[in-house]
Amino acid sequence: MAVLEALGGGVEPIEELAGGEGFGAAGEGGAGDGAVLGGDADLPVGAEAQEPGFDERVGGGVGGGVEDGEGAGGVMELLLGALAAAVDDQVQFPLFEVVDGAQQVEQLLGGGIDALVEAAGQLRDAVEQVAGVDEQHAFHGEKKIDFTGNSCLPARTMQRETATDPVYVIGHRNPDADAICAAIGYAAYKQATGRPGHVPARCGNSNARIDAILGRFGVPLPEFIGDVTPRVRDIMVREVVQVRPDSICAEALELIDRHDLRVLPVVGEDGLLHGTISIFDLGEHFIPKPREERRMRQVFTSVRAIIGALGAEVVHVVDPDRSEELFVRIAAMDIRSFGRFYKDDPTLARSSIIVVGDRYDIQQRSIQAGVRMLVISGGLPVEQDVVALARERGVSIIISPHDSATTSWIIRSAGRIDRMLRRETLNFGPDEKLGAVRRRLADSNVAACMVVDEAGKLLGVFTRTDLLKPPRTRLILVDHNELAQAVPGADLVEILEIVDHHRLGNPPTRQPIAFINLPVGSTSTIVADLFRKAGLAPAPAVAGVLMGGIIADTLNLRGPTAAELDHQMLGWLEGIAATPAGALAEQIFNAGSVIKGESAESVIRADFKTYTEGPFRFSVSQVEELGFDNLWSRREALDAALEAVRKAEGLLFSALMVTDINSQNSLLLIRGDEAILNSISYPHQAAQDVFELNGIVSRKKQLIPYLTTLVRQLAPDAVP
Ligand SMILES: [Mn+2]
Repeated sequence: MAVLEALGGGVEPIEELAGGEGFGAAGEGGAGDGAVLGGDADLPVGAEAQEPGFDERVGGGVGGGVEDGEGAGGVMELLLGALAAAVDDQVQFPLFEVVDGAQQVEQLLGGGIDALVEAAGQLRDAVEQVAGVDEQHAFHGEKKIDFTGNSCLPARTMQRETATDPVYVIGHRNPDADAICAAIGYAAYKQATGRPGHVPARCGNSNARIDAILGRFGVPLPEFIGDVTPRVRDIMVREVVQVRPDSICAEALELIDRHDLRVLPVVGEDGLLHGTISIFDLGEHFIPKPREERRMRQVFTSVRAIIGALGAEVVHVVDPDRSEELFVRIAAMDIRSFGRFYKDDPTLARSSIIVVGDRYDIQQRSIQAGVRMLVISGGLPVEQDVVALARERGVSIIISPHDSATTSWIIRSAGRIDRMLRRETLNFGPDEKLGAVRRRLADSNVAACMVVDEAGKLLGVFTRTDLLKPPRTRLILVDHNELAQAVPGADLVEILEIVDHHRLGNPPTRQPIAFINLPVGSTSTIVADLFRKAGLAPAPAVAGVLMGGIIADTLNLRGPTAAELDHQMLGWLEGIAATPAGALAEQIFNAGSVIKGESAESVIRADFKTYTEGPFRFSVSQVEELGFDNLWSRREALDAALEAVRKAEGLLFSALMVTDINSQNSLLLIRGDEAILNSISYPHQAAQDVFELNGIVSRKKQLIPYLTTLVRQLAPDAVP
């Protein structure tokens, strides 16, 4: 009776049919054979699939899929995402900020976020068991690619448990020697104290001083990281289960079933994304729609695909690889009824597939009518004269091992998916920032997002759930604590620790973090002190690198920021590295000599500042050197460059202040207005034509006020 109800308005044809062969007659083994051939009264083919295996697979899959998509599944995904956030104590963002549609979840649970989190907690226990099972699958190459719905969580659980993403120890942008050396030293300290997986990194280019230090101790330059903003490529799944546009439904269903997915990308041989096919799209194809009978019989495929799907025996085939629109019909009625079918629509025959048992009259009549293919069901034999007639008329004949109803189901599952795939997909580039992705996804309910390159090739996929994972990048900041100085995107990832010696300019953090900040001359000093306090000695190369950081930042302890601890640490490291600080300092600062390494104009332009005093403009450049040897050897070229700059810029005069880090004295080269040059009261080395600025190291505080006074005296009326 339930069958009758399902068949609904088909009362009339059922009666007609009952007069013929009889509804549900055992002849070909199933209610499905009750379908009437011909006219509007046809039953949808496959309404009553018989074989339990196929029935369960398709029917069950479709049913579950529909439910998933429209209710429980979406919420489940949110719940699982919430779970990931709630159970992970390293979560970076407030739950409600990220869970799209949290209100929907609340309504469903009848509670607030607390209820959600509690539910998520309960879910976790269940999931952990599943995860155990899935891990086994993973080792056998199954469940490897889980990117939608429920199947996503076990995979993520695994990922977090076996996380191998390193923690980057990174200095400030445009790193100086201390930023690089402290990063190397602190990563080594973590390793030495039993916490591997810390990788030194840099956010900018090296320079001559850094190269000199690392070269001397044979330590490689840290990895360059220019931006840590979380992007699509950080969360996407790269190995994607996919189907070809010319794949058939059966293949797609098989993959969906085996991998427990909801959506499959449809990708051409060239890697281009054509669209997606989901369990819902396939459901559309298979769920009976009595009002659209024609559609329910329709299948776009090739004879060869049908043979493959059925596992059919080939008797005679014509043009098996042609893809065409076909209509499946089960011929179960009396020969007189069958005849009417041609009269009504003779052109239909050419696109008809007739499924029939060992009914000689129907077989013959079908071939005479010129149907596309005759499918003999139930593995039954076929008469030789029927085969001969089929050859003569160019009609294909195959023998299906299944009963008629199952055969018609399977034929429909041989339909090519390019006729039912969804072409409008939500695509993202691999470099899109996750913040923008979240905004784009806010108005969408797609099950999976596609990641494509500029040519439209599929690179990966991700789901909403993937967006809820905590950011994978984790940082330890050294030699800075202000985000403005940090690698771009640092505010969007997890900062685990800060080791620094600068003023505090960091924003509040969401969790307590290790923060070491001391008013000493270099961060390398703090790192060395950590080693010493832990009762550990760094490796000689690391000790040498830390010495380099201290020397560079404190001008070999002569700078005004050098503290007692810097002295202690440099001395301690000297012994470990077996390297005298003086010799290392000489190498570092000589390597850092702008005068030695750059063109004369570059020396002037390296740290070039112009000043305006009334109608006059002048310039003062400054370079730091270790001794004045390099200056003496290039003085004439520098003079010429100063003069060229003065003319090009239309300046009253142009000066270069060369400061010796060792002696804390400077020399001044100056070209321009004679009156100014003559009024300078500092000692003039006539032979070299330079002025000696003994005890002067600060351009801003010492030299500029003096020069400004001279300019005012030159033209008191012109300067206010
Ligand atoms: Mn520093």
